[in-house]
Amino acid sequence: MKSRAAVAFEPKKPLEIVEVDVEGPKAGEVLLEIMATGICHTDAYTLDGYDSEGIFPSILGHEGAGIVREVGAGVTSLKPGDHAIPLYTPECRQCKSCLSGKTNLCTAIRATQGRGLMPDGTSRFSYKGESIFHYMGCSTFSNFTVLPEIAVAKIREDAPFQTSCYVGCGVTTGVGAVVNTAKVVPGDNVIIFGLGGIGLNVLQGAKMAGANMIIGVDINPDREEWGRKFGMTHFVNPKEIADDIVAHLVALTDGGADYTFDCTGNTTVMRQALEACHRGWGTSIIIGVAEAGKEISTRPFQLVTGRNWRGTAFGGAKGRTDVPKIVDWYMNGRIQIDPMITHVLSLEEINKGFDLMHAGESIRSVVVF
Ligand code: NAD
Ligand code: AHE
Ligand code: ZN
Repeated sequence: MKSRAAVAFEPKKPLEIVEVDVEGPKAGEVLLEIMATGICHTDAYTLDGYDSEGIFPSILGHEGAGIVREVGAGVTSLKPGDHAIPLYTPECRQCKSCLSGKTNLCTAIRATQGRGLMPDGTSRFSYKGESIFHYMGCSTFSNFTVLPEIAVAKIREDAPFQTSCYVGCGVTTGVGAVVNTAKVVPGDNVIIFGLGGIGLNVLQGAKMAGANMIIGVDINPDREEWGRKFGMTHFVNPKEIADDIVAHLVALTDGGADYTFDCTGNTTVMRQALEACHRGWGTSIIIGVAEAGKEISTRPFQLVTGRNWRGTAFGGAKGRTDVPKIVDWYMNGRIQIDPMITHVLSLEEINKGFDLMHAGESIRSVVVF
């Protein structure tokens, strides 16, 4: 079949809107009509050539929502007409990682997914006879996409696509980092570095968990107002701090935070986030994705004296189990999504969404098909 798609033919070039060919679902696969997709900073990072797994030409996008249109042989958990969210972190419930109960990082299809292919080692997308790679197993910048059954979460049908697509990455990553990874408890002090599409969701997660001080740190002064909307108690703009940012935050929190979160992808900020943790027990969670080749460092003494350095992908959420619940939280008013969708664009306007992100003018842009 044909599908309108925004294709990344080359790194650092705008996406091109073309009609691609999509092969139907094979055994164990599902054809999904994407109704809406968010644009996450990770899409921009890959398009800009910073992803060590970046591969071109590809169809980016990993924050979608849509309707199952066709299922391949052997698919039992989904049927045509089901509303669904694609999962870049699948949940097979059979691999060592899924069975461990210790992680959400299912390994069933990770190897082929990282090479831009379906589990059988081939692509379902082509353009003018040339194969186009999948991206993060999702490729939501195509109106129609194919996913393995284990990488699709069925969601309730009254959830609007335009907002629930954000659960496909940003909401789950941010809120999940707080409740699944950090496990913030009432009274904890929290510092969030980077108040964008992910950081604001960490913020609303921290508020929901009953955190005491919720400190937002961002170099964009406009983010103060955004943070206040979601329960931030203090804002720090590093550009306006005369002394060292770590010393400033440690003083503000009487010795450091219980939990800090990096939502910038900047390795210098990651170090600041670790060192702004409380001596003896503070934990810093890395959410931001750093450019290929970048490394983190700190004095080992920071760890010897009890600070913990951790990371999280997709907020530690097990997609098929947790995503429908997070959609319920949204629909029941426990978490907010609507105010963070700052721009709704057509597919033809998708490059504007990347420009708005780079200019710091959007929280989330969503493309509707
Ligand atoms: P975004 O562009 O919406 O937000 C980034 C924010 O960080 C902006 O507000 C920006 O002003 C701020 N910032 C940039 N440099 C800073 C600095 N030096 N100090 C303080 N603030 C700074 O991006 P996003 O969509 O929120 O994504 C944030 C990061 O999270 C990206 O690296 C993205 O790739 C990553 N991410 C990771 C996961 C995961 O599962 N681990 C999931 C989604 C996104
Ligand atoms: N491909 C990159 C790493 C990118 C990365 O870490 N992605 C996160 C999700 S970001 C969503 O916006 C992730 O899920 N990581 C776990 C995984 O298995 O990819 C690289 O460095 O190679
Ligand atoms: Zn993302």
